[in-house]
Amino acid sequence: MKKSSAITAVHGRQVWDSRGRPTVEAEVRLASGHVGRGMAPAGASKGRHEALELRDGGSAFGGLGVTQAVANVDGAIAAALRGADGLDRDAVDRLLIAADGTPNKVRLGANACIAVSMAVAHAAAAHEGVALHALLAGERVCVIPLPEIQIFGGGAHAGRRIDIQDLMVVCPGAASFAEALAWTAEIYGAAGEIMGERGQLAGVADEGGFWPAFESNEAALATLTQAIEKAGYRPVEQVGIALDIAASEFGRDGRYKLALEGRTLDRQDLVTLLMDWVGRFPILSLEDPLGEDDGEGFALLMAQCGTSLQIVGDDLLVSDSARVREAAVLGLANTVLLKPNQRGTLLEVRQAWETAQAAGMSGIVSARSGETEDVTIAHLAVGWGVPQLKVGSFSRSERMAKWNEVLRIAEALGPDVAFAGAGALKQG
Ligand code: 2PG
Ligand code: MG
Repeated sequence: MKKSSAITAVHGRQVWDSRGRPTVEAEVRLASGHVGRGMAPAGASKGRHEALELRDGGSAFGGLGVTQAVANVDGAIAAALRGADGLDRDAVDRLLIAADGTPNKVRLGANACIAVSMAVAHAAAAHEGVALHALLAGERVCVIPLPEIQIFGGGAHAGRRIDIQDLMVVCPGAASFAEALAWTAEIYGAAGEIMGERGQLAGVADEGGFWPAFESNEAALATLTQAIEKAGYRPVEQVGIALDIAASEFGRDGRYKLALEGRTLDRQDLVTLLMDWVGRFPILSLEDPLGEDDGEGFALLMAQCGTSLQIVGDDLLVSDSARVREAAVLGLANTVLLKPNQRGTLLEVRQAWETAQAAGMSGIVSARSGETEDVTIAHLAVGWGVPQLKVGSFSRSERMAKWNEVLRIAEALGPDVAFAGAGALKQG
């Protein structure tokens, strides 16, 4: 007899993301009638080693159509998954991996696969009558992650107006997730006021951070520090800065071209510049400080500050277990960024996190610059026990939906739920 949790239908449809571009939504139905849904996000500053986002090419929507990816959900993926037990999520993800058959989801598309993988997880949670974070956590005690929230956008998310991509705040001094959001709201407001007073207010970048109308990268850092102080918080102790340098976007073979400053640096110069910033601004975390293939540069930086500063690998690690293992052995980073669509299944991304944890690294579940109203990542962070969450800024509903979902999760877990807080940040 067919199990009530057997997958009976998998359906794909094209929907639209936060940049007004096509993306894949998948719906998975179980024999019990429970349905789960997942939507694929999309990056702008993508790592070369990420799984492939399948796009149609051609002239429509700048080549970004997802007709083929949607057809793969309805076709090859539905055929591979029909009849499988939706509660055995790892087995379903293995079926997805096998149906694609390539290391980087080149055949079916990581966008098609991740939408389905997330939809299966939601269908399973619905079938079990529990919230997704609870299903993922199982016996593990849930902890609410420390949020990393963007105040200024830059790099590929802001027409390369400044070189640094994400200027974010983290609130190690906050006692709860709700308090960290409240502090960030004040800082975001203060940053807007400062920009307004200077006549530099020019809308927002892709993730909702203020448009970076600055004359230098340093001016952006100084303004962010000023906004923290204007809002009444003590830098470092209460609120620190987290940067995503996204250096793969302007560096290759250990040479880095800072467009805004009109100079080219070698890896040693860039490390020196970053260390100078760390000394002068309340910086607690650096993501992709060097390019994705500049292991030498990462090792150089880690040797200098890997015990006092969080060094995060995004393009470097692409949520890939093997790359995380190698980076841990070589001492290239101490924290992994986890983006589900970089691999295409929740199983593979969770394995990357498990590898990182075993190596003593910290982790950050992250959204993409192209997002949707899908809030799955809020549940992944809590359910997998990943202590940090990066979602973009403090405006635009595709971002706020995730922050608000964590508030609901925290409330559901009760007043005694632990908050990862300052301990989440890797500093040694
Ligand atoms: C990143 C993300 C989010 P994108 O680099 O960490 O800021 O950007 O989704 O464009 O890769
Ligand atoms: Mg990044």
